[in-house]
Amino acid sequence: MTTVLTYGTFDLFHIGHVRLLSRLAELGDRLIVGVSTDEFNAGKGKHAFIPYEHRAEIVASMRSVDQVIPENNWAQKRADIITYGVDIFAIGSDWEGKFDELTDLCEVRYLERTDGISSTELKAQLAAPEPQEIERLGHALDILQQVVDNYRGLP
Ligand code: C2G
Repeated sequence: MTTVLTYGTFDLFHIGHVRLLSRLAELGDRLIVGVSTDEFNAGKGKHAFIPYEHRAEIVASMRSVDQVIPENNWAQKRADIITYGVDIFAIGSDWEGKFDELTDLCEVRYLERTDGISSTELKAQLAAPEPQEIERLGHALDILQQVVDNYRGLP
């Protein structure tokens, strides 16, 4: 029985998360996922759109995932590896080299990320005004400019 462990926020769950979890599951027989709590994220200066309870339920609903645990702090990884008898700690390549200090306890692997998708990008897109909204603003500005020009007696 090979046990694999990973951690993440998994906010605005997307195809990058799905593919990473599927590939992690292929590395062993049991996949445990530590999902970052809202308090832990606040400490990281991060705010997830989706609350912890929902993110944990979404990750737990994945066929590739056997168990979800809360990630409350950076330091818990060593204790979790021992507690759950972890053989492989693995995470996306954006963390390349960051968890090598765990190699005395288990194998550490970094898996290629899925390009072109991230929760941060999704948040930016969601926050961006719709094109027609910008159009409306531009139109309003034109009218305002006309009013000002009229006041200034400009043609
Ligand atoms: N990921 C990916 N492809 C993407 C986006 C994310 O493979 N396009 C992977 C990340 O590399 C990570 C996992 O999906 O392994 C979860 O990503 P995040 O939710 O962004 O998690 P993160 O903030 O990196 O939290 O203690 C470690 C932290 O909890 C990691």
